[in-house]
Amino acid sequence: MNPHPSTSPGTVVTTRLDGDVAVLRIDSPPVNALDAVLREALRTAVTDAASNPRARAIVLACAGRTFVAGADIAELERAAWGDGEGPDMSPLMTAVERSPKPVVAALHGTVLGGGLELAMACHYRTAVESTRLGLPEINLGIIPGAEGTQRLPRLVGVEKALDMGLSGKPIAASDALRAGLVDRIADGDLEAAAVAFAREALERGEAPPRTSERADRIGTPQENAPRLAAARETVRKTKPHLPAARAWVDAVEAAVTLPFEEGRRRERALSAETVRSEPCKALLHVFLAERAAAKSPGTPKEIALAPVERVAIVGAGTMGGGIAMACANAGIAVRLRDATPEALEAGMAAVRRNYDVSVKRGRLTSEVVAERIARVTPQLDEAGFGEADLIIEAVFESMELKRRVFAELDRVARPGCVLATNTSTLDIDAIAAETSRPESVVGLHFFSPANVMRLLEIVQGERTSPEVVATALAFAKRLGKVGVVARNLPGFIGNRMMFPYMYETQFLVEEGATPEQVDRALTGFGMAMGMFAVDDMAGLDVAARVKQELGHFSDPAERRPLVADQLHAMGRYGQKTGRGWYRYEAGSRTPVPDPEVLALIERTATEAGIARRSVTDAEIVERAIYALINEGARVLADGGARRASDIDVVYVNGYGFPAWRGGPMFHADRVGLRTIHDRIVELHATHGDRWAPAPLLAKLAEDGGTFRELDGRRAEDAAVAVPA
Ligand code: 3H9
Repeated sequence: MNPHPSTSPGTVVTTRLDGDVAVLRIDSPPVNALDAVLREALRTAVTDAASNPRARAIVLACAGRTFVAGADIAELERAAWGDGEGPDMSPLMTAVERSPKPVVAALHGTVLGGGLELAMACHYRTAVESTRLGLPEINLGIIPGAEGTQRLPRLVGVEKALDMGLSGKPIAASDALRAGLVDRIADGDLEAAAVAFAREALERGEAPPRTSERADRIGTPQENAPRLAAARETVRKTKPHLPAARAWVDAVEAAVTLPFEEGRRRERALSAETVRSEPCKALLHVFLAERAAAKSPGTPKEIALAPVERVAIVGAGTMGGGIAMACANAGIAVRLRDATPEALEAGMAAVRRNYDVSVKRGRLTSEVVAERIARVTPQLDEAGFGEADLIIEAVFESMELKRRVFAELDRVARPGCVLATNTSTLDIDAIAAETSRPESVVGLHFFSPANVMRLLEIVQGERTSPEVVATALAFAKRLGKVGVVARNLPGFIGNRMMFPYMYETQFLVEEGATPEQVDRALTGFGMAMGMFAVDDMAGLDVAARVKQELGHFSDPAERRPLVADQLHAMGRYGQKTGRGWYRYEAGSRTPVPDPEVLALIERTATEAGIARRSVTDAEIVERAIYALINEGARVLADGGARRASDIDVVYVNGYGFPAWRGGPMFHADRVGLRTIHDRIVELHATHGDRWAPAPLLAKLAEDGGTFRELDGRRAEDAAVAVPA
C-alpha cells in the first residue's frame, strides 16, 4: 500500500532548459521517495537529456521540502514480507553515472538512503547549507541496496563510511563538504548554483568523474584491515541482534577489496538477506506504526487545527521545566508559572543546568542555548495566559490541586485555547468537569525527562473534541515527539500495561530469582533497562502512590507482591535515597546488588509459604513479556488504544522495549498468538486469575489471527466510515 501513489511518469519529473543545461526536477510529494514510477521517469528523463543536442550538462533537483529522502518504504515492506528482493535500482544509477554529460545533484532537505545513493551516482553534488545527508538504513534493519555501500567508501574513505552507515545518523552539509561527499555549498538559489557549477565543469573540459571508478580514497589493505576488524568488534558488542550491522561491514569490505561490479553484486545479496531478516520487519513496522499513530481515524483531513505558537505551563517542577525545554527547543515561546519565587527559581535553575550539560557535551552552542532560554518567560502570575493557544498544567499529582488549577484556567484562558493536564494517572474527565469547556481539555502525558523522551501519550477524555486531539498530535510532531492517542482509562496505555509486567517480576523474585537476574534476563531480551532498575530510577514512592491510585489489589484473595511495600516502608525509594531494590554509591546510578534486599526477599517468601526454586532466564522473559502482551490485548479490546501498533509505539518510545523486536504486540504476532495463549492458559492454571487470558487474545489465537491483521481491518473500516 502506497499512501502517496505517484501520478503519471510525465508529471513526477519535468525537464527545462536553462541555456545549455537541462534541469530535471523531481516532484513527488511528500518526500520524493524513489518508487517504481519515479525511477522509470527519472531514467527516461536522464537518457533523454543525455541525447538532447541542446543540453551539454544535467542538473538533478527536487521540488518540495526535500531531495529524494529514500527508497519507497511501501516497496521495502513488500520485499521484507516476501523474498527480500527489493527494487533493482541499478538501471537508474547506471544511467545517471554513465551519462556522457556531467550530472550535478542539487541537494536540499534530508538526502537519505536511496536519495543519497542517487546523489552519489551523480558526478557532482551541490547542497544548501541546511541539507542533511545520511544512510539511515540501519535504523530499518537493512543496508543500502542502490550501490551506496560501494560508492560511499570511494567518496569519503572507509572510516567515515563505516561511521555513517553503522550510526545511521545524517551529517550536516558542512561536514559532508569536508568529507568529500559534497563538492560545494550553494549560496542563494540552489538550482542556479547547480547550473553554474555544471558550466564550470564544462569549462574545465574534464570527463564526468564516475564515483564507481574512483580508488583514491579507499586506502590500502593494511590500513583497512584494522578498521574493519574494529568495526566488527563494535558491532559484535553493541548490535549483536542486528544482521544489517554485520552486513554493513561486509559490504564496505567488498567495496575496498573487489571491483565495483562484484561489490555491487555482493551488496545486492547482503541487502536481500537483511531485508528478509526479522529485525527489518520489526523496524519497518515501528516506522509505519509511528506515522499511523499520528493519524486520527474518523477525523476528516481538512479539520481546522488550532495553531500552537504560544504555550503557558503551570508548575515549574521537573515535568514543567522539561516541557518548557521541549517547547523552547522547538522554537515555541513559553510562559512558565509557579506559585512561589523559590519554586520558580529552582525550576529555572534546573532548566539552565540541563542546558549547561548540553553545552559541555558539545551538543549545543552557548548561543543556541541562550536563544532557547530566552524563549522561556518565568513568572509568578498569569500574565499572557489569556493569549495562550495551549496551557499545560504540570503541578503535583493531586486531583484536588489539579481541579483547582483547571477551574482557574477556565477563567483566564481564551475561548478555543487547549487546556492540557500532564497527569500520568488521574481521570481526565473529572478534571475537565471543573471547566465550562470539557471539549477543550486533553491529557498530555509527557515522560521524564520531558525534553528528551520521545513519547507523548495524548489522553482523550469522554468529551475531548476531535479538533483538540488533532491539535495535540500536531503539537507532538512539532516538538519532535511521537504522539499516541489513549483513552481515559486508569493508567492510560503505558502504565496500565507496565504494572502487571512489574508485579510479575516481583513475584519471580519471591519464587527464587534475584532482582539482578531478572534485570539481566530482561536486558538480554533487549529491554533498555531491567524492571527493578527502572523502579529504582522512577522511585518506589511513586510506584506505591500510583498503585494505590489505580486501586490495585483491592481484592484480598488476589496474590499481591510483598517486598516492594516493605522497601517503601523502610524509606528505600530507589536512586533518590541511594537504596531501593539495589544499593547506589554516592553520585552513582549503577545498581549494586544488596544482600539486605536478598535476605528480605527470602525471609518474606518463607513467611508467606512460597516455595523457593531456581528460576530460569527463559521463564523470567516469558512471564514478564507475556504479562505485558496479555494486558495489551485488554487495552486494545476496551478501546484504551486505537491500534495494536499504537501500543508498540508507546513501548518502544517510552518504556525501552527493543525497536528491533517491533514492540510487544508485534513481537506477540511473531512468536505466534496461539503459542502465547496456550502458555498463558498454563500459567493461569498454576498462578491463578491474574493470568486469565485476555478474551481478545483467546479469540485471535483461535481464529489464527494476528494483531497486525486486526489493525489492518480496523483501518479499512475507518476508511469506509470516513470517505477521504
Ligand atoms: C532506502 O532508501 C533503501 C535503499 O538503499 C534502496 C533499497 C533497495 N517512502 O516522517 P514524516 C512519508 S531505505 C515513502 O512524517 P518529516 C511518511 O510516511 C529508506 N514514504 O515527515 C509520511 O507520510 P504521511 C531510507 C515516506 O518531515 C510523510 O512521508 N530513508 C518515506 O518528519 C512525511 O513523513 C529513510 O529511512 C519513504 N522513504 O520527516 C528516510 N519517508 O504523511 C525515512 C517518509 O502519509 N523518512 N515518507 O504520514 C524519514 O526519516 C522522514 O520521513 C523524513 C521527513 C526525515 C524524510
